Amino acid sequence: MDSLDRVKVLVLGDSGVGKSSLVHLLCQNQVLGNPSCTVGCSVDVRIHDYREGTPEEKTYYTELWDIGGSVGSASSIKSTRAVFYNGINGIILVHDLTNKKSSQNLYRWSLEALNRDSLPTGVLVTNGDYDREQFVDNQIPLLVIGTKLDQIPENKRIEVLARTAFLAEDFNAEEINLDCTNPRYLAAGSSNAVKLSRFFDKVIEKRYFIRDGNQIPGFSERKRFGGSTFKSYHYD
Ligand SMILES: Nc1nc2c(ncn2[C@@H]2O[C@H](COP(=O)(O)OP(=O)(O)OP(=O)(O)O)[C@@H](O)[C@H]2O)c(=O)[nH]1
Ligand SMILES: [Mg+2]
Repeated sequence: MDSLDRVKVLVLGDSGVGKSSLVHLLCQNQVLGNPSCTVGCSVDVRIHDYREGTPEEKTYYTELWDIGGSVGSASSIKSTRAVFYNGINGIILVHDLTNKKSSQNLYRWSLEALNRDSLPTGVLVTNGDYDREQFVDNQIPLLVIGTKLDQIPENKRIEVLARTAFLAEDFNAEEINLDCTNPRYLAAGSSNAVKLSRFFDKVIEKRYFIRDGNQIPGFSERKRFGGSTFKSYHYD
């Protein structure tokens, strides 16, 4: 394995929303054949070409940490999950567009992961109440992904997508809505692929090019080009 720089991105959301299906699509560019409930955590790697097409282009491993979403707030289960929350560089929040509760629970998931990272004591949020202020100082890039778009009837889509747009706004994040059983939604050059590429670029920038809110000397903003490759790598 070449020694490439890497970033750690958590994939969080309720059980059954499609996290493993999404990760498989992102890392293998294939539909996951037989999804089963993830126990603990599963890690897959997507190879991302940072600033593809520019002189700064460089390849990074983006590790996607797919956290099993099974029942959630018992403190023992939370503290088990907490071991995965160290050293996070980005978070993908996944909800099922056909399930409102899964959207609401994203506040809880994000607070759980973010507070664990910032509090060395390991104290986790328990009430799940949303407070916009809690995200104001957040330095970790977030991306909101809505799954099962295929299951929303055409005549309901505007209403459902208006609701999820607010969600992304609350998190100050980009959003992508898709069907994880159809690779076309992430086709190279599509707006979803560009958003995804921008998200991973941001994660890499925060990890490798920006310290304490300042750009590292010599790093300059340039025009971005979207797109990332779908090569994948597996640990033994
Ligand atoms: N129709 C449709 N089905 C989907 C989509 N995404 C996931 N599914 C299905 O939803 C079920 C659950 O998907 P998983 O990927 O296992 O969900 P998960 O979030 O990983 O669940 P846990 O591992 O229990 O946390 C599977 O049957 C998937 O095939 C989608 O976009 N559209
Ligand atoms: Mg899973």
